[in-house]
Amino acid sequence: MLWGLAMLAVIVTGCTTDLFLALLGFNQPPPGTFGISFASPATTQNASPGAPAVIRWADITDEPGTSVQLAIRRVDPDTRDVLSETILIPSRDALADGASDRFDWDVSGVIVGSYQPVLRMSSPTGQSAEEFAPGDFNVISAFASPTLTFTTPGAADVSVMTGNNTTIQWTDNGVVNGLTTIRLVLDTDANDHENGNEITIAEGIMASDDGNNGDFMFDTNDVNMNPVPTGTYTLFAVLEDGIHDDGLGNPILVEAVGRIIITP
Ligand SMILES: [Ca+2]
Ligand SMILES: [Ca+2]
Ligand SMILES: [Ca+2]
Repeated sequence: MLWGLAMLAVIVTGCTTDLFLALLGFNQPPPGTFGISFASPATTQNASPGAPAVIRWADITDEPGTSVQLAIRRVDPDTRDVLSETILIPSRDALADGASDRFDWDVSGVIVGSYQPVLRMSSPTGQSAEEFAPGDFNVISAFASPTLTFTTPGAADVSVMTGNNTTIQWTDNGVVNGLTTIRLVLDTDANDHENGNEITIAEGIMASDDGNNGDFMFDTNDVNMNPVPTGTYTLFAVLEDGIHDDGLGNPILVEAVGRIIITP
């Protein structure tokens, strides 16, 4: 049983047998042994604010001055693409705290998503090792991800004469997620909403206002009270609650189907 476990772990982690037996406490690591192995998370598990995500590992070395860095990578759970990386421990002396290390990661304020711990060990003589946790932490939230659907404009375009008003309407999930703020933006581009020509017409609207509905009276001026040039615009909303994004590190963005046409 133990050998089966040991061999499985050797396969999984790529440790040498000597190192792995040392990690299990079966024997002392031979002089010169250098390696690192995760004990947790061994499998993917949920983490949420108030319940720290516990990261445990063994770092085996007898070389003074060896340091360990702990990082956490946000990954796309489908493609395993790395979206971002945060350093949790810049440098910890590998020898000072033995081979049974622990770090309690507080996920308060961490965007909902999949996070994989990474350990990197390096020594003054140039030995190095990098190890990825066999499991992720899935950071979850009690709050539902923000949603919004425009109803005006719905499928049809809406025209408004410069200086007149038109009411933009939508449904949202402000009842279950009252943290969300809504920003409304016009863009002459249908697809590129990041090239700098976007015009914000409203910001800081609370999704919690008016329950699961919402509206904004657009007077053809932007948020700074400058007139929006005549033209045909795609309307979109940016939804921010500080907890969720689109899953790939970008803000949640929802487009209206019908466009807004500002006429002279
Ligand atoms: Ca250590
Ligand atoms: Ca644009
Ligand atoms: Ca609302």
